[in-house]
Amino acid sequence: MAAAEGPDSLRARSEGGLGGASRTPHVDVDAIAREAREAVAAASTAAALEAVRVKYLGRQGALTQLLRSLGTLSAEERPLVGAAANEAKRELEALLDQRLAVAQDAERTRARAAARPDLTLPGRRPPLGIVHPLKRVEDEIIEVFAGLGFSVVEGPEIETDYNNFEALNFPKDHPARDMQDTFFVPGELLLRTHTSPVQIRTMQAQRPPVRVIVPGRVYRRDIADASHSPVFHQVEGLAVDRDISMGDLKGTLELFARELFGPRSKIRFRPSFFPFTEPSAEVDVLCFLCVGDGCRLCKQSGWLEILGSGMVHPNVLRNVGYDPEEVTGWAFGMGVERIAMLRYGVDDLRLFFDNDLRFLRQFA
Ligand code: 2NM
Repeated sequence: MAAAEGPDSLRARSEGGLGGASRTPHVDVDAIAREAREAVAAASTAAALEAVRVKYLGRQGALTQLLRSLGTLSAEERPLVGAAANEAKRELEALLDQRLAVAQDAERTRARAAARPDLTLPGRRPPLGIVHPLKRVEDEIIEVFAGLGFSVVEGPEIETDYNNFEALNFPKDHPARDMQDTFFVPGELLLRTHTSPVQIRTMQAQRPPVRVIVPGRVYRRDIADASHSPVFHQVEGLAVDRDISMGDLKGTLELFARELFGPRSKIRFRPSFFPFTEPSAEVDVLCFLCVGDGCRLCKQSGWLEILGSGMVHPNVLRNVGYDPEEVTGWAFGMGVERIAMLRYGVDDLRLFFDNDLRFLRQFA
């Protein structure tokens, strides 16, 4: 009978179902084996192959069920169908093992390729910051004086009235000492209104000669506008020694102007007044844009005001324990924002504090 249905020995009939003795549905081992082979061929992933294994060899699988139901077959059929089913099972197991190994190998290769960096990709550029224009100008100022042998000194931003005003020869009723102009801090302290208290501290701490350059943040009770800010930056300088003269001051500031504003720079001194210097002078630099002709930057004057200066007042020298009969000194102070505005043609100081990248990137 089996021979009558085909030459293939895998072909056999068996009774399906559990104990369905009277009905005899045909179970074609060869057809199951062929279907299983095709399913294996169509499965390309380990997961798909496992699904095929479950479908045919799992507890509810077609071949498993068939082998389990051999007992319902006749004595003649049983060895034929049993042998064919076992052969099909072994064949399918071998086929699955082989294909699973291939699929797993391919999956491992794919995973390795995905994990391997692509060395042909262009590098990622980290966003690069720049030195803030105020710091850049401060650095340039300091560099000039460092080159002349000045030491860079810093000090506290919270100060005493003595260091900020009294030692600097400010009269008791000076308007700068007013609540209107100075930020006071509980405990008879204040936010320094200039960096000069650092010079006082320096002179108190050491004997002449003194040559210091003092950068720092200072505070004044101003409403912010294009040219004012309650917080701004200064660089001040101080030289004290025997026989220090106004001529030394002029020569030093002339060199400074050439370094900062170009070799053709000229400076001029205009008489002024500060409590801590006598005589005092405002210093202008010849406008580097129009070279004196008058332009928008210098407001048609041909000159740019860059700093205040003077010979240190004898009272200041006495206040720090120096003898004004023995030593003299000069000092100067400038606003970093003001110098930066002139240098870079910035017309509003607030741009330096807004941190708008469209502004800052122009200094890259
Ligand atoms: C300025 C202008 C003129 C100055 C004076 C002193 C000190 F401590 F020696 F007395 N330090 N800085 C000074 C002099 C500051 O700023 C416009």
